[in-house]
Amino acid sequence: MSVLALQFGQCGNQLGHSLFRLLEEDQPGLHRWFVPQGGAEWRPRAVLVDTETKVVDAVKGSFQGVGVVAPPLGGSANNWACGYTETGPLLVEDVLNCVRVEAERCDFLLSFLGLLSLAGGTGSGVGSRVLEQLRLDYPKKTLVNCVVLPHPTGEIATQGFNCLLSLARMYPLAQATVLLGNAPNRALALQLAALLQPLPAVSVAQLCAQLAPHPGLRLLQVRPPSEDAPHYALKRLMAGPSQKVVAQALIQRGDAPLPAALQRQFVQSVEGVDWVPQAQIGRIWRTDRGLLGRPRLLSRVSNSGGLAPLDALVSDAWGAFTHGAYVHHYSKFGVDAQWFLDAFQDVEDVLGAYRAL
Ligand SMILES: Nc1nc2c(ncn2[C@@H]2O[C@H](COP(=O)(O)OP(=O)(O)OP(=O)(O)O)[C@@H](O)[C@H]2O)c(=O)[nH]1
Ligand SMILES: [Mg+2]
Repeated sequence: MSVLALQFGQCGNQLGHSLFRLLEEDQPGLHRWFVPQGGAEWRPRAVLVDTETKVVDAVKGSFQGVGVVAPPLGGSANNWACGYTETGPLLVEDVLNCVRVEAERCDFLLSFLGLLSLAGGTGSGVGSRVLEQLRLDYPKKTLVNCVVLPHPTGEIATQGFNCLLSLARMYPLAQATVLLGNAPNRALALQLAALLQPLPAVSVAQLCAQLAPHPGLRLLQVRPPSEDAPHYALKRLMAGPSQKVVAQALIQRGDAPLPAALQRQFVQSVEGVDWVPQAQIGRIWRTDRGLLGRPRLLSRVSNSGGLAPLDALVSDAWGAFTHGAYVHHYSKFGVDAQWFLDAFQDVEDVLGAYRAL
């Protein structure tokens, strides 16, 4: 039950670096993420992709023996169109060759994990291009795409466009898209480990099938996990405005099971959509194993409304588009107004489906 991570751009590679460091500490999950090298040696099962060398050079000490595709092209200029139409096509074949080598090494390659930021040019544009080809080459494999959103204040003038164009392309390719707010990598890596480390009877494919049962509603949000005593942990994880939920799971790791009364409280507190049976809306998954030396950890993942950061990004992008700002940077790579209009339509369809829950 192996997972292959595809790390794109600065953010994807730095987040992947943090994630694999955590996973290495958590020995029992090694087979899912690492390739045995003989003796006590393991190496991450990953492919590192970038359009410049700086970031992969900085992390590659932890990725000895891993496929790296990072020619010195000088980056993708914070521009989805550059990544998708110019640098991406130069890289895609080499990346897919690395994927094939990894797939042949696995007894059973079950799933892919994408790691990238939606805001830059490489993660968003090269990521879109490569994941499209990956979907064609591996039509039946599960892809969980973990995407980091930019800070709302806006570090990159074109981040709204890059988010829009890349979401429109990548959303249909993945069984689940995990939206990550921009936070320190170690915190994000812990959220991902709490979600994706092995759970009895819940493979990565089952996790997606149970949490994202409808193709039009495949966005997942993860709360930072809590080590507190169950009552406080649950309170913290359930805090915030209540949202209509398509599916949601509480993941308990460790030796202290959540008392039955709290389990009931969780299941009953979920306001589910009426077309999914109540019993399938609030799930509780449990393993006796703690995580990363923590004796207990409770986390929550939900597929629900409450997508304000994405709404804001798309609305910023619409504002910039209607003023014609920066559009010429995209049209010079062949991405004209019609691409934008199609992307607005596709992303609005998804956001509209969540608003209508
Ligand atoms: N959480 C987190 N965010 C990061 C990291 N590095 C970059 N970012 C965010 O990612 C966005 C920029 O994307 P990058 O990953 O730097 O861009 P890229 O994919 O390398 O694309 P180009 O550099 O344009 O070729 C911004 O929102 C940054 O805040 C990181 O290590 N962790
Ligand atoms: Mg970069």
